[in-house]
Amino acid sequence: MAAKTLLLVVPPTWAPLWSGPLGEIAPDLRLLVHGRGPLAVEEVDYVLTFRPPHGFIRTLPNLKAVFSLGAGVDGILSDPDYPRHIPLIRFVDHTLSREMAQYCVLHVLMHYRMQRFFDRAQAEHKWRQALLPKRAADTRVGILGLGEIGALAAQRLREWDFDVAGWSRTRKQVPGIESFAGEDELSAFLGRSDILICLLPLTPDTRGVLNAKLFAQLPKDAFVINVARGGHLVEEDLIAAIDSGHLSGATLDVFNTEPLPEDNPLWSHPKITVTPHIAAISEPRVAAQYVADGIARFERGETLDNIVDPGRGY
Ligand code: NDP
Ligand code: OXD
Repeated sequence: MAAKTLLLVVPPTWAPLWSGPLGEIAPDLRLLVHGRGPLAVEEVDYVLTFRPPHGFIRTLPNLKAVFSLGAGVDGILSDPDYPRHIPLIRFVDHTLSREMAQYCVLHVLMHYRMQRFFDRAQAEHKWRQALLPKRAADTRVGILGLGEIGALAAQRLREWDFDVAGWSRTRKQVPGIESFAGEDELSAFLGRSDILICLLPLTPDTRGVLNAKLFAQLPKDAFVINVARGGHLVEEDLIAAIDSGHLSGATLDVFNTEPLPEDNPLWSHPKITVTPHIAAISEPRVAAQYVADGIARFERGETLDNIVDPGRGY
């Protein structure tokens, strides 16, 4: 059987991170890198990418499947010309999910344990003892998106005694976690979320979901963590809700424009913590093995896991 061709469509600086492990793990694959020399488009069987240039994927006439480098596929499906009949496989990995859950626990605890307050006290050399305002069991965490990552984050937070609920399109059975489903139950879910974590995929339905109307339904002093996509958040609405005193603050890992421009006010807001889209990063060796296994299964005519439904967008 002729070698199959996998085209890597990533920014030039990312290419070596992926081509190295792929070359070792799948030596039988013919590996090409987009933008490196001329490309015979008819030779491409598979693509591995995260945010391909719009219009490019449709130029590959013999493409069999596209693998996403990340769990989120919004950067691929946002291309209006993406050929929706080509299977798109997203990256689902337990280590990635665990690291995401870890980030959620870290930032919930940072807020709950008032760590920023103690940081400021240290900067001023002040011994400011303060009691926690309430017990973890009385602190209600709400997770928007109770999927692979949301469900794990919910369980991890439950282990730290928080009172955790999740919201999704369909109802879920996650031990110890209250499940709210659909638009009709969103308000009730928000009304019991002292700490709100966004772990939704970015789709036309969820774009801009973190907006003034949603913030108004959270309890006073609620805290918001967005670890999904920048497109979920209306940044001006968040700043306004914090500055008005309704929300107590936020942690943001993802932004509408990445890298976050140096003059963006989120950087210097005293009640906002910014991290540079690092909650979890797909591990190249694990992802290379995932893609190599996926291609082998596809070639054997087997069905693949984690195929995205292009209609839903996740
Ligand atoms: P999943 O597809 O497993 O879960 C998505 C969840 O969102 C499901 O529970 C789904 O509900 C729910 N959902 C989707 N659309 C709606 C809607 N319109 N209304 C209500 N609920 C909805 O995704 P993952 O958990 O694997 O990943 C979530 C996101 O995390 C990714 O899309 C990505 O953007 C982000 N991410 C960020 C990273 C970072 O470093 N910051 C790293 C990895 C991922 P249902 O199951 O009922 O359909
Ligand atoms: C992902 C990401 O979607 O890294 O996996 O954001």
